[in-house]
Amino acid sequence: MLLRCGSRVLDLSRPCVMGVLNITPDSFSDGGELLDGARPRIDRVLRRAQKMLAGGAAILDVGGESTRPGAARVGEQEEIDRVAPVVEALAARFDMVVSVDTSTPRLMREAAALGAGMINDVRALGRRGALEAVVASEVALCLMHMQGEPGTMQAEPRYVDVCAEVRDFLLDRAAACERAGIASERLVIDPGFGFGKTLAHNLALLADLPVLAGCGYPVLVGMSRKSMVGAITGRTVRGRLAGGLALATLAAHAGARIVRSHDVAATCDALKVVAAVNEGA
Ligand code: 9MG
Repeated sequence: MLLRCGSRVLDLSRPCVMGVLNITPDSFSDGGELLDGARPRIDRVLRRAQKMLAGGAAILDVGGESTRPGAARVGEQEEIDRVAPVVEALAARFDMVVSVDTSTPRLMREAAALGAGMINDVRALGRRGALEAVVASEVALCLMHMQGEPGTMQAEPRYVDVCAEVRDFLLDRAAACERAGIASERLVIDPGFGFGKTLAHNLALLADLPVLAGCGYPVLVGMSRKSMVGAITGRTVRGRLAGGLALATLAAHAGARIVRSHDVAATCDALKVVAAVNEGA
């Protein structure tokens, strides 16, 4: 399975890791570390990126607006000022896929022009102009499911059949993208663990992952350090590595192709084990 990411092609025949680079003051796990006032700390970003690449990351996901539950919105220009210099610096120095975690059409266009290879949109191109921005580029696109908006999404998430509703939404969005001219080889789908979902919803989606993974698009999952890990293990954010690795392993074994993680080297090791088991089977 291959994913076209602008000028690069990513081989997804084995599951791979997307490292998280949050250029935000308020992300739940690493907020404030890579930002100095309104500007990114490029020196620190490059050191963190280098470490993630050495750990085995295939993709780095750069975000300028926190999507944690309750997060405040960031203005368009502020988001661009945080993210665009980072994309430019990473694309110029490293031979890997730079993904941009954004729902902002103007940033999508600027990032593609600066060398980004992927757009990761937690709103699945829901904002006006987003579909056109991605159609105008050659980048890969991750379509994620979210019920509601980050500010309020965990208030009272409700579904009749969470797995069917998430799957139908993602396949509808993927079909709309293909109709608009985005080739299927550029598309990734993501059930959006923790985005307007209770623990029971998240666990149902994890159990149903083989079905989603059989729908024809590579599946991306992100559970690293999230509250679902805390709810299961009773650990605070800093103590969630083992729980996150267990979930990453289960997801990859169930067919996920890309695992979004803060803990790149450890997650790569876990995915190597999954690949070895799958290939030995
Ligand atoms: C930005 N972001 C935070 N969590 C995420 C997840 O689970 N999936 C994707 N695609 N993006 C996420």
